[in-house]
Amino acid sequence: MLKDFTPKLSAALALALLSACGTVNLAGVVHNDNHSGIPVQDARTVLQHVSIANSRDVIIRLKNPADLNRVSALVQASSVDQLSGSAGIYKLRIPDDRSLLQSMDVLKASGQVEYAEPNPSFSLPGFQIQQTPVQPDDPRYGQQWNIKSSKVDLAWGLTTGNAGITVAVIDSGVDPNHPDLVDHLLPLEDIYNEEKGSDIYRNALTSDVINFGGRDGNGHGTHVTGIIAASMNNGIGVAGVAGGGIKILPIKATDYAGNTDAATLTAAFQRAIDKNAKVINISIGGPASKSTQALVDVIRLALQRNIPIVSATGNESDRSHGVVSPITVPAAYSGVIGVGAHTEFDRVASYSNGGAEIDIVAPGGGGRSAALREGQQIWSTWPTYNTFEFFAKRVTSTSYASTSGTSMACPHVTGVVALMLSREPNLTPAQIRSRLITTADDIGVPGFDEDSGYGKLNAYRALKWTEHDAHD
Ligand SMILES: [Ca+2]
Ligand SMILES: [Ca+2]
Repeated sequence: MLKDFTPKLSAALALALLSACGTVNLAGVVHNDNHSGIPVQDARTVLQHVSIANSRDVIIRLKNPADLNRVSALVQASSVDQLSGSAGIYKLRIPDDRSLLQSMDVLKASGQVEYAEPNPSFSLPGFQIQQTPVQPDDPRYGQQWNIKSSKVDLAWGLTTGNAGITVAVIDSGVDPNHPDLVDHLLPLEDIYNEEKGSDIYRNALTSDVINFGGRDGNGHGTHVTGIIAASMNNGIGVAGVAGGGIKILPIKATDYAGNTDAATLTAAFQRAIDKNAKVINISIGGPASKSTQALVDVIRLALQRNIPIVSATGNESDRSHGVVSPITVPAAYSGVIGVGAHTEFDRVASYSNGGAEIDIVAPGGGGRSAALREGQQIWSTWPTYNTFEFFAKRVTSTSYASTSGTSMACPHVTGVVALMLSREPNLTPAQIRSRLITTADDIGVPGFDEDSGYGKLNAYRALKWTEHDAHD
């Protein structure tokens, strides 16, 4: 983070560290008689530098140390630490359900404290180690421009994923025996079969009858799963964003043609909750006119259970002709992380839907617009057996395939969320969303825009960042 400091801020940090070492009276620095000349910041400014671990802390200086119990009771402090007995400085822990800013206001209004302030983070200067990209041995890694574009190769220097993190993928299923996935797969949950019956392809002309029950008859789900968790450094195929660890819970919710309904999706979300998923990827969407209360309710339940949900914004746009379609549901729902697609040239993909609900863009690849040169698609795993495409069009499966869409962008973000949770398992959905958008690299119109949201995914910054802006 130090490379982001301006020289002026570095000087401020050095002075503050000196003061902590006793060269300048610490109480003086934070008091009105300010020896350092550095103004004491207001609470909202300081809050931007508070780590999640410290986000419940308030530092107070009592006018009269005898008031400690009465003052801590004002904010129902769950713990009290004495920092300086002679100066009367204490650290109070504020319960999770109370606003930090309001608690500080209550303390100040009591007239019993000199001040009440947050607990910002400091770090040793000069210890910023330049991260070097991790280069896995997977033979197709050279084709994975998307990994480098999202700075996932830098993030891998911090973590490649923890096996304790389960990622639910609600999709067309997965190839349960794919050699580049099998190490990360939990048993497939066939919600489609439970709700709709068997997933059987029949071709009257050829008399082919193929049962895709318990596996992916389409290829979409296997591709999405590989982007998140294809095994890295195993000498075959591709490397997934969180391909060094994590577990995938494949939830089959569509038939071989990719069709499903709101009830099946509702049951799929509930299964993800019941199976203790830590994050849910849903690269499935429909127009807002298909939104149902049951889907809204079960998604709200997942968020309440601390499970972030990442969803694709949809591919109905044709930006080369000025057509931008609205964001599909569930990506458009409040609290769901809505992901659009960018190309290898860092432009929003022609097909990528936009609107006020978009949060971020990630690599979705090009190749869908005849009018635009949008560059390469996204390589990932594909079923090792023939999908319905073979029986319908004689397209043979090849174990790996490249394709493009917001469906491919979405699992990049999910993979990064899984990496974040591997390091910080207690992050809430709101904190994760906040972290992702705060650390995204702005593209297009400066600041938030309805085409790219807050910008393009930067996995390394999302993992390095230990500060957030969602305290209240
Ligand atoms: Ca591999
Ligand atoms: Ca922008």
